[in-house]
Amino acid sequence: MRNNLFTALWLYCVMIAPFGLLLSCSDSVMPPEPYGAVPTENQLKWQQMEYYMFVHFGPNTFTDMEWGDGKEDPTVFNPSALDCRQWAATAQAAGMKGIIITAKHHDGFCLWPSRYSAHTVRESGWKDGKGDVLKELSDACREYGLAFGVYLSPWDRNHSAYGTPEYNQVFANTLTEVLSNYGTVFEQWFDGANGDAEKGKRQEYDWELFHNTVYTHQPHAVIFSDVGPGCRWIGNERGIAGETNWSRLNIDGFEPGLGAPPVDTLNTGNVYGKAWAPAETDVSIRPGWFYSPQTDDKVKSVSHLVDIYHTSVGRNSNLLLNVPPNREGRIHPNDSTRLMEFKRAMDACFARNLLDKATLRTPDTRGGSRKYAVEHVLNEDYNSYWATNDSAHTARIEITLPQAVAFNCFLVQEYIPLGQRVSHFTLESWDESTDQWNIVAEGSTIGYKRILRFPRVTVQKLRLHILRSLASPVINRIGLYDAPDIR
Ligand code: FUL
Repeated sequence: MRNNLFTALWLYCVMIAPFGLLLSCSDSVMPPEPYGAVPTENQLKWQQMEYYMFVHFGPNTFTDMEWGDGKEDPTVFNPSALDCRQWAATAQAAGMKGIIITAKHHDGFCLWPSRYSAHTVRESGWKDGKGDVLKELSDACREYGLAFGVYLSPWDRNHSAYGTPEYNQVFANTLTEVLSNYGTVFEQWFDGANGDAEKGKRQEYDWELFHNTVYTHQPHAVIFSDVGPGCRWIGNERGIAGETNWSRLNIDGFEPGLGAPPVDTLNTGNVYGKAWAPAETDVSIRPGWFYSPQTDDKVKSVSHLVDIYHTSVGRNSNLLLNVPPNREGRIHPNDSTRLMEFKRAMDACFARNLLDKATLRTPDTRGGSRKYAVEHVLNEDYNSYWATNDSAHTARIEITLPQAVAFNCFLVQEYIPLGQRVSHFTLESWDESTDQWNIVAEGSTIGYKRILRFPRVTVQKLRLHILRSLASPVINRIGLYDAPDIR
């Protein structure tokens, strides 16, 4: 009798348990320890926004310039029908989660009536000098449920104090105005450009003062610059994050702009970086950052935007897509139409997770506990995940679909509150005729979100194979999709 019991137990443990059926109900299995740097709560919320709008607007909108020299007549700024609600409505309909506006670009022109500048909307005469674009936009964002963010260039080609130590305090005062008068700011975007440095007018920026000013007035804001600290530049303006993209970066000793690490480092992050500095990809829907009638017919195509989505959001980066309003102060119909077409294409791609009726099996479940069961990768709860034992640096999920289906897109997410871990994975399909797994697609890093695209295949059985991980894998979600071809 005892022998039989022993045999049954042995059979259960050796034959069945490895396939994930030994899932104890006990909650006593401890979660994995975080690996390396991890996001703050604000960085996690920021990452979950994924896609939001950049708005370049100012005197350059009216002068066909990309970099105004600060000597422009402020009266050139004269939008005939400014409508920030139209921007917000467009962003919301496009599926974006917020808007970041160039409150002050390199020309120094302030889109609000700053006390610390004589080059502002007040001097422009627009709305009799009583206009305030930041007020109108922040109100519109609130109305449309969008987050509001601000870009400010420390490089100022207008301000007389620029290039002197006094300028740093002027800039901090300017920041204070913007960050204390318009409600919550989700992201503070610092441009690292210092274009007059070569001409001997180099400003030593007091980044510590600037950062402290931000955190004093907006403790939840994520600070963007080439090197974070909240989020980092992706190293190009073409919309392409590295295929390998770590959210970790070594930032000590570096500065935004001239003192930043090489762009290829920004593009991929540092595998063992000490800071959590996730990537943001900024790119314009038109060839320039500012509106120009010359580019009305050069708005990026849907397939180009879809590619950009996949090389940014699909590669562990947020996407900050610039949509520059025109001289009326409205988003041009060519841009808004394209944004809606892009949204429809993305919705069609992610309409249905083909894994919704799949059976998942894994030999690798942490402590055999239900708390970390593989089924968690199919639910919507962000805080439930599949985890493996600490010793596992490889892992597999076998996926069986009710019948063979066609697909061309695979999505996978790591649970980043525990750090970024995976460095090599494949999606494989089972070939019954040869009795073997074939690689459908492969990737290096995953991070918050990774999406692989590949020529359409039709199979019933697949597996996610994690081949290398710096610490035991912790996977939050997987998805399989069939994206319609874009003509
Ligand atoms: C750059 C600027 O020089 C461009 O004009 C633009 O604002 C881009 C987003 O950042 O550094």
